[in-house]
Amino acid sequence: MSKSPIDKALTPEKFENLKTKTPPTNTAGLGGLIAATSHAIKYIKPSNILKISTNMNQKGGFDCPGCAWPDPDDERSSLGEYCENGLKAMAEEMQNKLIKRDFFASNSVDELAKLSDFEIGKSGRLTEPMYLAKGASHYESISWNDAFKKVGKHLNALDHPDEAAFYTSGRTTNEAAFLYQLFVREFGTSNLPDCSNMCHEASGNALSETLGIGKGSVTLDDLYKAELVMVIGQNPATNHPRMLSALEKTKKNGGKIIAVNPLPEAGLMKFTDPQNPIKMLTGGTTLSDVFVPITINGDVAFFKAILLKLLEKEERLGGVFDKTFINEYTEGYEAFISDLKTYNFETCLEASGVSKSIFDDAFDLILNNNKIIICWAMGLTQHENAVDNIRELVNLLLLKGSIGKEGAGTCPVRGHSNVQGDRTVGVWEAAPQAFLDKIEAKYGFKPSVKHGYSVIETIKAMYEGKVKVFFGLGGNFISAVPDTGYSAQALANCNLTVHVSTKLNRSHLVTGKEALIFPCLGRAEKDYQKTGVQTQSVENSMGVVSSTKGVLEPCSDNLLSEVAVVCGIANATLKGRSKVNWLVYKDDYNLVREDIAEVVDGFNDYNTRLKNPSGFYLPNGARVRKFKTKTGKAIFTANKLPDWELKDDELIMMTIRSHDQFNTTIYGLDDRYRGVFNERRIIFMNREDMKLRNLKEHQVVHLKSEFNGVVRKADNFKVVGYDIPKSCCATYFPETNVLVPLDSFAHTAKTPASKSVKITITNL
Ligand SMILES: Nc1nc2c(c(=O)[nH]1)N[C@H]1C(S)=C(S)[C@@H](COP(=O)(O)OP(=O)(O)OC[C@H]3O[C@@H](n4cnc5c(=O)[nH]c(N)nc54)[C@H](O)[C@@H]3O)O[C@H]1N2
Ligand SMILES: Nc1nc2c(c(=O)[nH]1)N[C@H]1C(S)=C(S)[C@@H](COP(=O)(O)OP(=O)(O)OC[C@H]3O[C@@H](n4cnc5c(=O)[nH]c(N)nc54)[C@H](O)[C@@H]3O)O[C@H]1N2
Ligand code: SF4
Ligand SMILES: [Mo]
Repeated sequence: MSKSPIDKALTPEKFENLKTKTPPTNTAGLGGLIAATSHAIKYIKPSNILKISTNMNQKGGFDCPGCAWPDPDDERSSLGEYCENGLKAMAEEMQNKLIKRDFFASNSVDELAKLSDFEIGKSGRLTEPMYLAKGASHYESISWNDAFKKVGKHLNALDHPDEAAFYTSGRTTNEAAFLYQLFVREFGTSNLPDCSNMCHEASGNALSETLGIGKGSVTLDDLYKAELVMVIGQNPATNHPRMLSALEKTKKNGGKIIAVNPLPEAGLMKFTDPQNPIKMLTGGTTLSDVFVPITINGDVAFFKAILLKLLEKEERLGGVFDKTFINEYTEGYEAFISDLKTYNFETCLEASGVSKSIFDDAFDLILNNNKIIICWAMGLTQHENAVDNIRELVNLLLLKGSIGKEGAGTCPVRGHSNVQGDRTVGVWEAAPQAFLDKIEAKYGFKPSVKHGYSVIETIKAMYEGKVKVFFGLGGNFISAVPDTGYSAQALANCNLTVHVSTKLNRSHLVTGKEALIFPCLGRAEKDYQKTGVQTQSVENSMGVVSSTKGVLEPCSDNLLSEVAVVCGIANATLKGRSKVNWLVYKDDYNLVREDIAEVVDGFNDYNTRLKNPSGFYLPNGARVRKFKTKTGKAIFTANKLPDWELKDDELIMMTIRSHDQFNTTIYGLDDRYRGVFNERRIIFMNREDMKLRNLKEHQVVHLKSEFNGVVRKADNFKVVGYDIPKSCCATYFPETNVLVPLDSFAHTAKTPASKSVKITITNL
């Protein structure tokens, strides 16, 4: 009998060989350089390493496919304008090993599912389209043409276009993403779930509502000029390493830094720039002036405590709030203040888990500085009250007039390299009407105005049989989403699942009744089309659009670009009924950009402006105090103190990334900056919590979450005592996604609450 969907979806429960050390306090420096280079040498052809080093993130080169941190506008180091994890991303994408059809002939889907995520990833690059027939145990090769026809046949057989869902992961370029959403809308649905739904959706919601733009307001230059930068719920040393070089510049210019995090993440403490040999000798820069060891999901409480103290000072002494800014640019101030006064400082401080003396240190810096930037990532967005977290930080910035001026503003640090761009060009299940109107005006078909399914809604719809075809443009859906058991069954209920991927992943193994794998070019590879090697474009976390052009030969002759895949499917599905000429775009991507320029705001003269080696900034109202909210003003909001509590034996668990992974892609088994080596099935616990439960270092435990009466389990994790607040614990994603309930998500944003999972622990 073949394995069940859940068995194939779960990561195997075998242990490696855990070693732990005291975590370092310094990051990067020589260690980072050695780690990156030795990793690259292991997996990439030596001749490619030099090309990668001299072209990645260089003007006219290709954009690092890692995170969305921006490149400097002007001076770039010709030595290597990238970090350890950028090079690891390359080593993964451009690995030597190739997966050919004999690999699939000799390994059944069930056998492949027994591999760990690390082993699956290291199987190699996909090289030709593969098809899993109904009831078959093995994938077999298929021609592109036949594969496109199969997708078209399935889509056209649906009773309604809403029975299909089209997922996007944020590596897709602007050109491919624009065409993809265009095809989906012409096909007739708005079902465009994307990785944003699990990532910064809460930031987008809160910022659109309060500041009129769902993106951050600052530029790199602002970071250099800030008096105070708060880094909240973010681990930059691992996930946005070059942000540390920017923070180092903030410090050099006299700015201060506050880090708010349950973990004393290494990079937040001390950093040595690997590009600076003098620093390597002298030991680097201490980054955080104040480290606030907050309890998981204690952020609203912490902000409220700060706001209450600021209010007290303002009322007593005056001059604390920027009254000119508040009067001219905001609304809702009085209602906000009267709501704030209903809270008690001591209760808030206690709920945040922060000591009075650390609070005072942080408070003094906030009180005494007026150019404040707040940076944040998943530590704020993956909670039920995530939107409140972000609205509360906006309240703080508004009170201080710290928005829309030099050295101040919002900085949601985005994840995937083009996740922000994908949304800008229309990958959105809830696109604004004005955008849909422009599509209609340009192409002459009426897009569906009904909002489509987000990620969580897609999973439910597949489970209930309402969505029958799942299409993924990049990503690894089953490993990224919450509630692995339920979600695996949801995918298995589909008639067809299709994935456009560079590499094999678990989503290729947890399939619908039929499945297709479409292998595509990676970012670093040359995209040969009729008019020559194509240039594409991406938008970084600070709203800069720049070009990206591959420099390496493709690893196989049978790969297509994502643009070509989308055009192929659109052509096979919409045939004669399309108003769009799907045959021309793939020959010349300039044509795609001409269309984007007409349909998407801010892209006028796209082709010309893309020639600027540093790219161009998209318009950003919040940056210039033009708040495009309903009333044209920035809006204060009243947010509730979240009222969650733990039962006696419960802990609150955050699911985080190790230093050796990019989301579901596991580069290796170490988490060097947290002193963990050779194991991922671990749980970081407070040592007093361990004592209470009679648990010893490296003891094996089992985890259980109970939500709305449903019990979810994940067995076999080793305990690692760590400097983490009491009642808090941490595990790696995706191993513990099985414990994240599908119904626990951010209100309005629907981001899975994967940073606040209540669990209990047993050692039986
Ligand atoms: N190398 C590498 N780079 C990446 C990625 C990767 O996997 N690997 N992923 C990319 C993507 S898609 C994203 S979204 C980003 C993610 O970047 P991060 O958000 O930095 O990633 P996480 O590992 O989820 O880390 C969350 C951080 O928030 C803290 N935290 C958790 N809960 C709370 C809380 O309640 N309050 C506060 N204040 N802090 C909390 C955790 O201790 C941790 O330091 O990185 C991107 N870059
Ligand atoms: N528990 C828990 N769950 C989480 C999170 C968490 O913190 N905790 N974080 C969430 C977040 S922030 C995010 S963004 C999601 C990530 O969710 P996804 O974006 O779906 O996942 P990734 O692991 O980034 O996808 C990796 C796969 O993308 C494919 N790929 C890589 N490069 C390319 C390319 O250039 N083109 C194409 N077509 N495919 C490519 C490869 O086949 C690879 O296996 O996960 C979410 N899930
Ligand atoms: S900081 Fe992010 S984008 Fe920059 S090189 Fe590192 S992984 Fe790539
Ligand atoms: Mo993300």
